[in-house]
Amino acid sequence: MKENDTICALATAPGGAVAVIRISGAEAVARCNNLWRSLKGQRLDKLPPRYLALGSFGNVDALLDPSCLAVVMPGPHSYTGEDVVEFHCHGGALCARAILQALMKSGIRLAEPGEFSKRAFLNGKMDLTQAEAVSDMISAGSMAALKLAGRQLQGAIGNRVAELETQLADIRAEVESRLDFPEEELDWRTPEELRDQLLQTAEALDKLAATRTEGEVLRGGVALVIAGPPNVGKSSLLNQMLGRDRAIVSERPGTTRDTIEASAQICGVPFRLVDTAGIRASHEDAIEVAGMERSRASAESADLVLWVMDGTRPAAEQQLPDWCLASKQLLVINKSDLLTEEQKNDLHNSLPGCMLISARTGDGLETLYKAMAEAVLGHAHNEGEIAVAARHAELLSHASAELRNALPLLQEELWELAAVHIREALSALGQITGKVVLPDLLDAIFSKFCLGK
Ligand SMILES: Nc1nc2c(ncn2[C@@H]2O[C@H](COP(=O)(O)OP(=O)(O)O)[C@@H](O)[C@H]2O)c(=O)[nH]1
Ligand SMILES: [Mg+2]
Repeated sequence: MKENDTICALATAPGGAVAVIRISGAEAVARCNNLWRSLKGQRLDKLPPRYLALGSFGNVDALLDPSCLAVVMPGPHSYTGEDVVEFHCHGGALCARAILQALMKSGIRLAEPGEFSKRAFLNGKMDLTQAEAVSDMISAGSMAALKLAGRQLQGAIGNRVAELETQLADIRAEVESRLDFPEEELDWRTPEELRDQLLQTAEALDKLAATRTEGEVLRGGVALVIAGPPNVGKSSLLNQMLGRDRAIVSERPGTTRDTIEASAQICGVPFRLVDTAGIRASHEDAIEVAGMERSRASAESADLVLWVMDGTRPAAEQQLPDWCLASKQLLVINKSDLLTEEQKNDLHNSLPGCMLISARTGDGLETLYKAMAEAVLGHAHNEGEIAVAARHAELLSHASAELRNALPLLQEELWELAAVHIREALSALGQITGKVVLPDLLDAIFSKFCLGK
């Protein structure tokens, strides 16, 4: 892909009421100039910058849209940093497509996915973490994920990494100056002081890398499987979580035969909920057996399993199967509305850590929801925090490992060797923000974007 030709793309989803077509590049205005004119007869090059004007797209032979808004945003004060033109035309299937074709005919190339954002990054309008946040904003599946992406878009991760980079660059400068001026007694820190500071930086990097779990949970959602014996209220619990009757509930055991999937946000965490067929030992029905096999496969690949039991039935016959022990689970006892206080106490004593709920009355659900969010996030969820993505976490851990390699070398005053590791750590941090760009990295990131972004 050429980096500086003029590109165009439909920026809105096809079929809406209004379509936005975006053009970026040095020739954006020149190549569109004859295609649009305002109601007053002005061409694009005569429009004041950032002024939305009504006009028409096309000419007498082919008037593609008689009421099409246009705006010119000259670089560098535009999304891409280049000259940008936008047309807001009628939506639907054909109008925007015809306009795009006219633009291509006048020599504008159709953009590749993420190409606008890639140009914004290359032109210094945003760092790489911010560009990634643009994509996260669009794919956010929950309010928490949206807020996370918003903070990242404002530079939360980039700024934190830049702070650590500055700390590290300062240490590197001192280590390198000992190489350059070994004889001079400058105002240097002792090797121990340098070592402590490097260790502190490594610890800060690890701490930031550890927010990856939260980042992955919020960006990707958590697979939660509701499993247990038949008729304990699994489908009722799913319906409670969704606030609607998604799964069929019946007093007949074996009603749910296949897995049922739905999404819900619980305590700000996006969950992909899976209701499963009940698991019991004795069964003849082939469909039920197949359903149980699916339940097991789902539970095995889940991030979290809720093993549901019926509080009115003996616990011994509703035990968690061995294969379920390997996954992360919460023990849930349902139908608390049918239990006396004494029975509830007995259950708490015999099954410590179990959660008593009633899928019928909603009793205990708030506590269960908090426990679910905590089980996947590892700690109480704090929306003020930043949470890195897997790509960032890997580079942060790599940087931290390099610094830890440098620690003994500093102690032994092997400055040259220590400097190699510190430089490598700095390079890893630079790859997070995009200061350092390795081949293929940009394509790997931006090709996942949607068209027009
Ligand atoms: N009293 C009471 N009955 C419940 C509760 N949850 C489910 N049930 C009933 O238990 C039966 C089985 O429920 P269902 O959700 O289909 O169980 P599943 O087979 O585990 O999916 C139905 O008759 C439900 O109305 C509860 O919390 N309290
Ligand atoms: Mg069911």
